[in-house]
Amino acid sequence: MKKNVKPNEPLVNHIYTADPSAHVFEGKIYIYPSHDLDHDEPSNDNGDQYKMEDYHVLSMDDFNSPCVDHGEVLHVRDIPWAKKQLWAPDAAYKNNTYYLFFPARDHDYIFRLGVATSSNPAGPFTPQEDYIPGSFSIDPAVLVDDDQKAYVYFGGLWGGQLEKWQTGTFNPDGKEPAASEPALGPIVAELSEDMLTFTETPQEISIVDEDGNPILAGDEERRYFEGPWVHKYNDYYYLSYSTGTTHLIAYAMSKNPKGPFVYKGTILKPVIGWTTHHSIVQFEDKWYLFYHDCSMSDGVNHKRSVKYTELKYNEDGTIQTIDPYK
Ligand code: FUB
Repeated sequence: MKKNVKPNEPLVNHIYTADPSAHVFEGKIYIYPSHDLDHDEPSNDNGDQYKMEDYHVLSMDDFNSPCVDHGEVLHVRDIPWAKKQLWAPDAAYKNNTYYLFFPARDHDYIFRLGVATSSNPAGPFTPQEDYIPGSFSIDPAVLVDDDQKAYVYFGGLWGGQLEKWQTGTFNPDGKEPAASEPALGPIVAELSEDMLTFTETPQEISIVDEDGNPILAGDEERRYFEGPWVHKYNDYYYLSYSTGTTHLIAYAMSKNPKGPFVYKGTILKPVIGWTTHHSIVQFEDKWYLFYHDCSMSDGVNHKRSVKYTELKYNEDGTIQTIDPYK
């Protein structure tokens, strides 16, 4: 008999899962995580330890229900353009179709973004033959706006290669900006009606402080690192993201889906493990944060587990900071 999932406990414990993208589809909560492999090889700053080969889809009927693993829904061997490392995915619904967006290294070991489709939110998903033309880096997150325009947000530093694309083409020697220069922002591109291509050249999002000054690369408590997520609340777009080296989930707000976004604060304090990655979703009248940590593996960075907790807004629309262990 499967147990109901409690807040701040692993959604499943028979596999390692990470990078949860949660959505409400067909009245249920669907979670699209990465599937961490259980291996004991060494780690490095390039993220080679994150060797994921497939995706599983998880779902819960509601927050008083067990979590169901729908099994493998896509494997790297079935993606013609992809070589390895199926990192953080996201899903979207439009045109009576479910779309799974995902990053992987192509046959030149460059991270690109791909799309796979299904008629069922639980998959299986059929990949497109090639990656999205003009796509690069990692961590796609898709917002289908109220007017049905869809945007994909993406980008991650270090192993995610974002700093290697500053000239618009791949430069293997590309470096992060100096500490006193503006930090690199996440990238946004509007998606075509069929969700399979970009309608425009991807553009960098600016994250600024309350005075309108860009957040600087040396400001590691506030600058963008990876894992973007955009949701809407009371007519504001909220861009939340990982600060990487300082292990926070931070957020910024804008009236425009492409920014500029004004930095507002911390949503989630550091979790056990190096990476932190999240999503935010409304279910009925409450809001939830999905996140991961490495508690189930006693802190092994590439053996993570997906969890959830409630997220609360203040009257002025700011978000209350969550300590995952209190
Ligand atoms: O899971 C691999 C990478 O780790 C993700 O793409 C990043 O966001 C970080 O969580």
